[in-house]
Amino acid sequence: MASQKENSNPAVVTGKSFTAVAINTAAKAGEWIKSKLGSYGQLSLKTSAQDLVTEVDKGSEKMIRNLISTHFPHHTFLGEESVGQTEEEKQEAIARASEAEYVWVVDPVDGTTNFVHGFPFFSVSIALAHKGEIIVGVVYDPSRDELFVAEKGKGAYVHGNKMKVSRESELAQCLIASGFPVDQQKTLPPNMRGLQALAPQVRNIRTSGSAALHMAYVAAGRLSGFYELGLNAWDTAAGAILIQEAGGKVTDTLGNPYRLSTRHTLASNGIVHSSLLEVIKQADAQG
Ligand code: 2AM
Ligand code: CA
Repeated sequence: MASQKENSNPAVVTGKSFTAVAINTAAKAGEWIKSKLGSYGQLSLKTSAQDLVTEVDKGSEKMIRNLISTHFPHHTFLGEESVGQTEEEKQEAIARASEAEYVWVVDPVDGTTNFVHGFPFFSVSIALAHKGEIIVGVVYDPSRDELFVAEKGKGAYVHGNKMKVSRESELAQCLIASGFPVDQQKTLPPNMRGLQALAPQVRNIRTSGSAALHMAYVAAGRLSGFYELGLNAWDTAAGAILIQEAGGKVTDTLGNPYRLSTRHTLASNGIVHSSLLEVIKQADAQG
């Protein structure tokens, strides 16, 4: 997965693989956001009191964009903080990005609410897609200094150790993660129906506030599955390839294969996927 071509532009650093750039960039941005814990500057509300953004989100995205464009100046960049605020603008940007030859899909801080409150469960999420297919994914958790990385066809790793999804085959053995979507009108109610239906059937549910990190934990076998409505590509793209390369399954809540345009996300170890789909369907919780 290398880009080894000589480049006549001296400003362009050549010879680094996509994955190496993704790893270095996520690690650098992660260290920087961690250094800003407790001093995030001005807190702004996006669409509601639940939808937060800080100067650190914006600064991290700028840092990531600059680092990536130094190596790959012709690649497209899709970052959470660089797209418009309305749903239409977001979906349009994601649809356009899906058609790009190479697009970097970036969440500079996934788990901003946690970051703001000093709850140490947030991450930097960076994925690279080639014509809509994700080929590299990195999720970095600076609080625990854990870097999760996957390359298409080459497996998924955390700190050099190969990851494998968990092996639970019964819902009663499963630890599942989810979230509370910020869209309280349209998306929160069906997600709550899903939680209500899942809770008595699974071992327990965690809603820890970073979709990317939850998905990395599914890849690492620490969670059996993940279900959340209303997400966007920057929350899920890196996590999706981590899970696939660790032997798990990622679909939308109807069971269709994961794509960059997928919003209602279901991920699992693969074994319990159809059981989870069924519970969500019966509860009218597909979104
Ligand atoms: P964020 O921290 O990058 O905003 C938690 O349930 C998940 O929901 C996080 O991954 C969080 O990402 C995401 N999230 C927060 N606000 C959102 C919004 N307005 N639309 C969709 N997802 C959102
Ligand atoms: Ca974010």
